[in-house]
Amino acid sequence: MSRYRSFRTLTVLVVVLLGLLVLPGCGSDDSPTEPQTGTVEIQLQAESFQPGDVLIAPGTTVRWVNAQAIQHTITPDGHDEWNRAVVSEAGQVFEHTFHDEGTFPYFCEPHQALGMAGQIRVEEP
Ligand SMILES: [Cu+2]
Repeated sequence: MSRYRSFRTLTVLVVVLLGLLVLPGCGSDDSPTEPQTGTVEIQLQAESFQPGDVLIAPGTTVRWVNAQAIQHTITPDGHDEWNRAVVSEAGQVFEHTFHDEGTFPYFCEPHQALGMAGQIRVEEP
């Protein structure tokens, strides 16, 4: 009985320790701390950009990919880093390479009221 109990205690300890290791990693998926490089893909889902918050280094290309045959726009919000783009076919792509540092918010016109918006943050690593 006592062996069984200590095994259970050990199991609980292991689970708790694993949880502590995994938890800090969860947040980093949403807002990475190191700028991404190369080409970064954002999926245009039914009513959202996935991921919505992207951190990249200068020289990185962002590729927006329309996941379904739904019309969306990729409209700069208060800046002219790129020209407003419209995608309507499934798999349709819009790309832009960022050279200047800054924060570039954007939204989708048809789905703005549903919160379809995102931002590209460009920072030197
Ligand atoms: Cu949209």
